[in-house]
Amino acid sequence: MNKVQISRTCAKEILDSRGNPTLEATVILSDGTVGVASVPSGASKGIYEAHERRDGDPLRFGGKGVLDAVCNVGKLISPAISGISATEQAEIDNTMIELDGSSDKSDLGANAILAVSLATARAAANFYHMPIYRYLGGINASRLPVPMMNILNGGAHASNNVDIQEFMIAPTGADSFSDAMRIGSEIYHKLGEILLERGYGTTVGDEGGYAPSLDSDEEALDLICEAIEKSGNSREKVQIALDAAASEWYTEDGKYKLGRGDVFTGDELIERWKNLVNSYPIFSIEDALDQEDYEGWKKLTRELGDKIMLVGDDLFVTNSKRLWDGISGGYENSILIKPNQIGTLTEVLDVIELAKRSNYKFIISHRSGETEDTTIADLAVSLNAPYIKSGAPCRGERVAKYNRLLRIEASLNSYAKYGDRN
Ligand code: 2PG
Ligand code: MG
Repeated sequence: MNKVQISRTCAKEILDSRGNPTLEATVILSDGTVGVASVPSGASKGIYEAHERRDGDPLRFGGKGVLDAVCNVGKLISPAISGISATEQAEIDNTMIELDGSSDKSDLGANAILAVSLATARAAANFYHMPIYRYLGGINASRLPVPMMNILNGGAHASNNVDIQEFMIAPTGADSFSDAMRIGSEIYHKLGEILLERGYGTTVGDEGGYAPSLDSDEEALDLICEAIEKSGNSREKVQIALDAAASEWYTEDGKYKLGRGDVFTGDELIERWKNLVNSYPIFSIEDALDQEDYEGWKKLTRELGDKIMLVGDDLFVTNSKRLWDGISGGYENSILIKPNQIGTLTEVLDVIELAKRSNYKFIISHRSGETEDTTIADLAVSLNAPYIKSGAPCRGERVAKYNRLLRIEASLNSYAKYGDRN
C-alpha cells in the first residue's frame, strides 16, 4: 500500500455558529496522516444548490440533525474511496458523485460529500507537510484577496427591519491585506459608536455585522459612509458592496415584496439599484434580482454591468452549468463561490476555471452558519482570488478565516501581494 492512499474516513456531528448541527469529516491515510474539515450551512439558500442532508427527526435538533449524513461517510463513502491516493482529488470526488448517483447529491448529502472532499485535500497537504494553499495553488499562490466585510446585517441574517441582507466594506485601496483588516476593524468600531450615539441597537447578526432597525436601507448606507469618514480612512481606499439576496423578496406574481412592505416590479428594482450606485460608492451588488429572473438579469447587466460587479450567488450556485448559461445569456459579470453549494472541491475548481476564462470575477465566500474551519481562506490564496467575504471583522468563526489570511500573509512575507496590486 502506498503511504498517501486513503485508509479510512469517518465523520461526526458538530455544531455551527448558529448552534445547528453540521459535519466534520476525518480522512486517515495509510501512513497515519490525518486531514480534518467541517462544512458550513446557509440561511438564504438558492433553490438550485446541492442538497444538504438533514435527518428530519423532530426529536433531535428540531429535525436538523446530520446523523444520516455522518453514517453515509463511514458506511458508504469510506469503503468506496479507501485505497485511492489522497492526491487524486478528481478521482475521489468523482467516486463520491457516482456513488451518490443523484443530480443534486441528495442521496449521500452534499454536506457529507464536501466534508470528505475538503478533508482529503487537507490530508494530502499534511502528507507533504505543506500549508493547504501551497498544496492546492503551487508556487505561484501569493495573492491575498480583498476582504469584503459585512458590517451591517439585514434580511434573513437578522431580526431587524433592514431589507438588504449584507452591507459590506471592501478596502480595495489598502496597501496590504493586514492594512485592509485594520481599516475594516476601525470602520466597524466607528459604526458601532455612531449607532450607540443615535440610540440604535449594537447587537450583531449571524455574520457579525450590527443589526439595528433603521428608517430605511439608505440610512444604513449613510451611516456606513459616515463611519468610513469618521474613522479617518479616506473614501478612496474603501468601497461598499451589497448582497441584496433578492430571491428572498420574490413573489409568485413576479414582483419583489420587501420586508417593510414596499413592492417593486423588476424594472423598478433595477432603477433603485441604479440610483443607489449613483449616490453611494457601491462597487458590487450580489443577487440584485431573483435567481430565476433571467430577463431582469439581462437588462440589469446591460445597464450596470460596465460600472460595477454584478455577482451571482443564488443564480449560479457555484455550478458550472448555470454559470455557462449565464455567460451565454449575458447575465452578470461575477460569481460567488460557496463550496457547499456544489459539494466537491473538484467542481469548485472547475467553475472558477470557467469564470476566469470568461472574464468573470469571483469571490470566495463563507456561509451564514459557519464553523472554525478555515479552508476557504487557503482556497482564496491558492487561486489568487481577488475577493473573499467572510462576514464582519468580529465573531470567532468569521475572524478565523481573516486571521488565517493574516498568518498566510505573514508567512509569505515580502512576497505577499494584495488585491489588484503588484
Ligand atoms: C450569502 C450567504 C453568505 P447564506 O447569501 O451570500 O453571506 O448567506 O449562507 O445564508 O446563504
Ligand atoms: Mg448571497
